[in-house]
Amino acid sequence: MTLGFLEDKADPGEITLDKNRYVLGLIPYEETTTYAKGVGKAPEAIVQASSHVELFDEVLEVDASRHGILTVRPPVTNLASITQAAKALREQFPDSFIGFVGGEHSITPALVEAFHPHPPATGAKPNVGIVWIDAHADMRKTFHGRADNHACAAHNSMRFGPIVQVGIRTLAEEEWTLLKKTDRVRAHRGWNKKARADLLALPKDVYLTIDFDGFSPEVIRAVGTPEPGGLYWQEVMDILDTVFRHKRVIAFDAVELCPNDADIASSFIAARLVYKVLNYHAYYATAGRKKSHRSTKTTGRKARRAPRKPKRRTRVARAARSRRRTKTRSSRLRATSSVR
Ligand SMILES: [Mn+2]
Repeated sequence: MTLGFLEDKADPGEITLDKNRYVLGLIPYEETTTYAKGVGKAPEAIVQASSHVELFDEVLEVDASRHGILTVRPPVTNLASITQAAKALREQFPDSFIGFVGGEHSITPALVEAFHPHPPATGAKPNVGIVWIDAHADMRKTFHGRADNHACAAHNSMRFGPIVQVGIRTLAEEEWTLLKKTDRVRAHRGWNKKARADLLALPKDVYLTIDFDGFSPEVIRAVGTPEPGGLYWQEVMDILDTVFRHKRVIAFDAVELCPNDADIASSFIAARLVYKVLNYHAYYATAGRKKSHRSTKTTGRKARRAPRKPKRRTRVARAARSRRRTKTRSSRLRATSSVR
């Protein structure tokens, strides 16, 4: 048996490997990276760092590892073999929640393909959505002469269903134009009301992909293509809470960490993130838990009464204020309005 995620501790505690409620596939695929090299080393770096992650989740008050986490290293050579490996895991572990640790982002369309149910009939509503955390839209048709480049990952995934992106803060003109034209992919710079509304409008079944560069470099710095700005830890926790509370996550991946021996924080935080995803799943998988974990913190406090409907005069004034605000905001952001 190989050592796996959170399993290479000297004291494995009460981890029950026979149950395998969670399966993590390590996909060290690195074929088309263009800037910093080394994302192929991420899965093992994350597994190694994971042995220092606290198993009990102090916020959610759950411990996913108690349900069994199995780490697997399927043999992969190209994108087709990744789809095959993912399909095999899906068949072998039909009752498990399966995730993947990359590797570069180009593995995402190969993985979505494996987990996507039959495509809906022409004209019918899509039955799967994709939640995409990233600094980059990855909407290029080709990059460095290849259509399977990691910079094309979203473009190659959009045929499976609508995509909502959060954290997007850099675009090629080609991507900007495409995002303006299509409603299939909705890109948001920050995690805000509009992003949340778009996310909630996705089909019930979603695939979740997390590019570590979606985080601010203040949180995770060791990535293949770093960008200033980005999401903070707590914002990503809120995205995860929203996703697991309202959607059924069919599978997930976490990609593009570029481990650096001088920066153990990045590998550790990446491991912490992967485990958080499992813990959010564990939290909402518990029967009867429909409420956000945040609301559990109000226990003991008096329940807040629903706000009364404001008087008509107040409503009219508020609507006018909000219209004025929207106007100024849209003129300020016109240059990048394809990022919502
Ligand atoms: Mn990216």
